[in-house]
Amino acid sequence: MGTRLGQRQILLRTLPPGGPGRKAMSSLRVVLGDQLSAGLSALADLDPAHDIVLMMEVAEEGTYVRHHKQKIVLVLAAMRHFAAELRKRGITVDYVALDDPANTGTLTSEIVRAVERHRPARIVATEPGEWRVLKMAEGWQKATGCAVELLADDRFFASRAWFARWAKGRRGWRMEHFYREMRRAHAILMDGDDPAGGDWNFDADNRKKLPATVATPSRRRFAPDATTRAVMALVERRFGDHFGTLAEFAWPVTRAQALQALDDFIANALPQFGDYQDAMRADAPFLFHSLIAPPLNLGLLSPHEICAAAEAAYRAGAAPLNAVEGFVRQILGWREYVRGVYWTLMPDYAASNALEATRKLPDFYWTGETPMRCLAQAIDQTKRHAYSHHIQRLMVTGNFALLAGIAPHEIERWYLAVYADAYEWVEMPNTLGMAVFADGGKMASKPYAASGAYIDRMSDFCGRCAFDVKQKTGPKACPFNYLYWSFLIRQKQRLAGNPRMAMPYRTLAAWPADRQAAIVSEAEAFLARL
Ligand code: FAD
Ligand code: DLZ
Repeated sequence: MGTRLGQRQILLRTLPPGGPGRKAMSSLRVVLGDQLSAGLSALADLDPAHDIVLMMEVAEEGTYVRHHKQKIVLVLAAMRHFAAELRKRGITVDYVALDDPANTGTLTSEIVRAVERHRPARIVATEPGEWRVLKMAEGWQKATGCAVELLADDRFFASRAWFARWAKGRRGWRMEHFYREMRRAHAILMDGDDPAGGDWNFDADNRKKLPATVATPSRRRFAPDATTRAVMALVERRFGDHFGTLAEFAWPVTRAQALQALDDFIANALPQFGDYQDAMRADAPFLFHSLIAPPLNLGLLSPHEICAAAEAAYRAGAAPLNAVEGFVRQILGWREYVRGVYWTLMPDYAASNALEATRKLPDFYWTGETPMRCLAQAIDQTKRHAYSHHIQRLMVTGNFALLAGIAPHEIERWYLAVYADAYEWVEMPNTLGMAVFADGGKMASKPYAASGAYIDRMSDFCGRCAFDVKQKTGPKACPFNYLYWSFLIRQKQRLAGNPRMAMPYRTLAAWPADRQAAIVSEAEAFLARL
């Protein structure tokens, strides 16, 4: 399973062109902004006497989508701290800063400049996490005339090849099947051959509404140090008109901080993570969630150590099984699964639009100005923290995009832009596959469509909303209500045959045609006003 340290899988190797002026066996080792792991394959056999690590801050990576300002600060601040740590270990780092006057603004053009500066015998890199950047890396040999060795990214439980083998020949892919194999293969939460506690899945225990009397824990956050503050000023100067604010930036930017964040989660939030995993509360953006995706996706933590820490808490009696299994399922299951889906189905996956949705993304996704309180809350938290938790992403902003028929590419680019943890390999399948069902069911067995009743059940948003969640039609009715039924009517041909959608379609079948038509026209009128 996966590629192990010491047996690195080489994905691409080209012959060194040789030629005068090249130092014997010196390697230029590229570390990208989301590859900040000491054990990175590109750094594995680094020779500090001859090799140089290249890190590049480039405008293109901040603007190919207009990332939230906090995301750019997080990546650049973490890169600067990582470079400092490498230097402390005696490694030479050639670090190209964003405001270096000679900076040409793209990864490839900076690699070309670096090869001219150092004349290495070869470039060594770990495969990028994103299709777009992988295609760039595959062009580096041609662009530089220098040999390129592209190594597998072994910071995951499942290698791309392993997932492809698992997926091949299966009629339908389901996360649950994948997850069970991962539990077995990695002996995580297993008692011999059986799952700990006798069950693979404790989801039924994990859907509680959060009572007003239950307090949420205060969380370990990190005040920006001088390095991060300098990056914040730089980002305000260069990307000042991007979405979001920096005032509350408090993400971990070093491995030491990321470990403190993990310890804090395990001790203070994990025990109730399961119970309230799906809950939403207006004044509590983080609830019992781990906040671990931003440092994890940068490489400051490994999924292996996170799962081990959670399992250790269970074995020590410090956290119940429904919480620990629910958390491990997210990391060992969903995170690995969506990566496999991404790499197996790209590049065609990006153009998925099974429901033929074409509506433009409403402006309120950027401004937060909407009378729908659940959406306004989720977007406001996103602006302030570059974060909202999974149920807000899936059942509020995602559900609205699904029901309103927003073009998948528009909503997909929004998710990629606005979250501190957003990288295409994880964001795209979650958006196209899970939130808006644009892949027609490759990733999830049914659309996560819901009316206002779901949001009301799981949150305290509806009480003070301008709309009334109990009303199904009329000017005060919650738009999620008529949008939900109108969506089912619109998509009947595609969805009515899905056994998991049988219940709502049975309800709909009992409605007279004029009632259905009235709902559709009310939804259309609302959407036209957006
Ligand atoms: P927790 O709720 O504490 O979960 C623990 C960890 O499990 C997360 O840190 C993450 O690493 C992993 N995880 C949980 N759910 C998923 C999932 N569905 N897919 C992959 N990993 C998961 N996650 C990202 O890391 N980057 C993204 O760009 C991203 N985009 C998303 C877009 C949409 C439309 C949706 C519905 C989900 C998206 N997710 C994404 C998944 C999930 O919402 C975030 O991982 C989670 O909210 C991050 O917060 P947390 O660290 O507090 O997570
Ligand atoms: C997200 C990001 C940003 C904002 N800036 C940089 C950068 O300046 N230099 C860099 O190496 N990486 C950056 N990144 C991360 C890349 O976009 C990321 O490596 C690709 O998306 C591949 O996952």
